[in-house]
Amino acid sequence: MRRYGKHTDEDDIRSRPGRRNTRPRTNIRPKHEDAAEGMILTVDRGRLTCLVGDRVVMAMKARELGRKAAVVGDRVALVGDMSGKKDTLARIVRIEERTSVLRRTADDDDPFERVVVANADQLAIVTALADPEPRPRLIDRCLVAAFDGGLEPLLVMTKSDLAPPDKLLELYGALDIPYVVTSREELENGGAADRVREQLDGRVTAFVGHSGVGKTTLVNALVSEEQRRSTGHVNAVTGRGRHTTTSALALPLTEVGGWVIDTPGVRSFGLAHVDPSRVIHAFPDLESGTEGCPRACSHDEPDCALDDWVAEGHADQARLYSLRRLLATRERTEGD
Ligand SMILES: Nc1nc2c(ncn2[C@@H]2O[C@H](COP(=O)(O)OP(=O)(O)OP(=O)(O)O)[C@@H](O)[C@H]2O)c(=O)[nH]1
Ligand SMILES: [Mg+2]
Ligand SMILES: [Zn+2]
Repeated sequence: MRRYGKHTDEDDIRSRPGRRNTRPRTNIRPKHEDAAEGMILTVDRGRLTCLVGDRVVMAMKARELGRKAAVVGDRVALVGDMSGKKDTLARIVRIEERTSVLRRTADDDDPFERVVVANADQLAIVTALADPEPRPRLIDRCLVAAFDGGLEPLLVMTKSDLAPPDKLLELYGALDIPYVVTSREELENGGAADRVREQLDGRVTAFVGHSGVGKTTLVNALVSEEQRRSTGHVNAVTGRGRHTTTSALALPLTEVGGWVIDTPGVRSFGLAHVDPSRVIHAFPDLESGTEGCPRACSHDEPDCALDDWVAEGHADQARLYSLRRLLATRERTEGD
């Protein structure tokens, strides 16, 4: 079954070797010492587009990789035909250890838990100030996913020509997250790209957010003309985007170095996999205060030591409030 044509993991279950194959796998597995290094730019069903040196090579996963999904941003080892010529196919024989993982748990939209992007340094959480309306709970959930997965968050507020950013800035002020506000006019005069670019410097940044918030519009403003993708419209009646972008794609930033990864719009962001201690780790001012907490403290219960920690002046009340709000987003099932 290939729902939406992108669930390659299930295909792999079927292609596992049968019972007849009883030889130990380690003995038959070639070492692939001569494999080339590459990076996955996009995934379309079982076909993976990889950058190998300066060549774009189509590849598929070798059987020996089993169920493990290869995703955009993955560093991989390839063998086989790497000419990059039409109708050639290389094989991915190894997925290198990931430095970060942006993961979403199964939710109503998508029944599978999946890694969305690998090895991104930064998560640009894109929200429109209007059209569609900002949904702070989705922003919170993206923040938690970033903290959990080891990505640094960046808040990008688009469409400031339609509404001011004040309320959102107040809500996220205590978190001390870098942010950029952009408008239609600044998209046109290059100001938006300049300011976003300042936050990208040589790193790998994944752009996430609701459909129609302007992720692709912004990514297009950052990359060279021949790399641009199509953008959509926001439905005037429902206020929803049209899910114009259907696959994640990594694009190089030729001027400043690094990569931007455009992703399809999401309605929600499942967080059931998240470990609270990794979220607290993103709050070093509060983390040391948890030493006095009872075991397995939810940090939102009467015995939680963080209330005293704040009362004693070690950290700010607004920070504790923000941490508790983020931890609480894990429990909710709805996305926005
Ligand atoms: N007024 C205004 N419109 C904008 C701005 N940025 C983007 N848009 C418009 O918003 C619409 C949606 O933009 P996209 O870039 O396709 O949005 P997206 O987030 O990539 O959407 P999906 O691919 O569906 O997830 C387009 O009509 C853009 O022109 C802005 O700063 N101001
Ligand atoms: Mg898009
Ligand atoms: Zn606690």
